[in-house]
Amino acid sequence: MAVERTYLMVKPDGVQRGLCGEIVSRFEKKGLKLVAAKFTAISKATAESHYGEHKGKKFYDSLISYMTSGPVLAMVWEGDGAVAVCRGIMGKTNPQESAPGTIRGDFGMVTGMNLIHGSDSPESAAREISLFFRPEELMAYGRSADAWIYE
Ligand code: DAT
Ligand code: MG
Repeated sequence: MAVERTYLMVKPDGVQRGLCGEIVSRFEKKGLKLVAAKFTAISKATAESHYGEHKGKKFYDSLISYMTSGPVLAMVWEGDGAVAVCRGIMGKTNPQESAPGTIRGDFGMVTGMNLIHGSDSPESAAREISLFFRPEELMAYGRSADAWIYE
């Protein structure tokens, strides 16, 4: 098993549309384990750091204003291959290209309002988790259901 952690965030449109519960439940039902969660508003500086790789692109300014337009639900999830598993549950960046059954495929219409962020690699996950959470906010706990999720 390759146990990984990934950073997921319900974006402001997901919060405004009342989809936090729906989105969280998809990761829970899959068998992923919640390690940390925080309902918070992110500063411009944090948004710029989080999306630093996109600085200079034509959508960057609107991305930063979107991400700071309202509260987000910041989370850390853990599981075998969690980074790729969660990206699959989210769907593609453009909701119109995302398969039905994915979060973006089921609930989104445009790339600029695509409901959820998820880390794209274990390295990005480590960077993003440390941007949004202090180490002591990550919960270490046993979960009895794991015996019925993993062989
Ligand atoms: P993802 O969120 O799937 O990892 P990304 O890292 O390429 O996608 O881009 C980060 C976010 O930036 C994306 O969720 C929405 C926004 N974005 C990306 N490409 C865009 C585009 N062409 N037009 C508008 N927004 C875009
Ligand atoms: Mg990305």
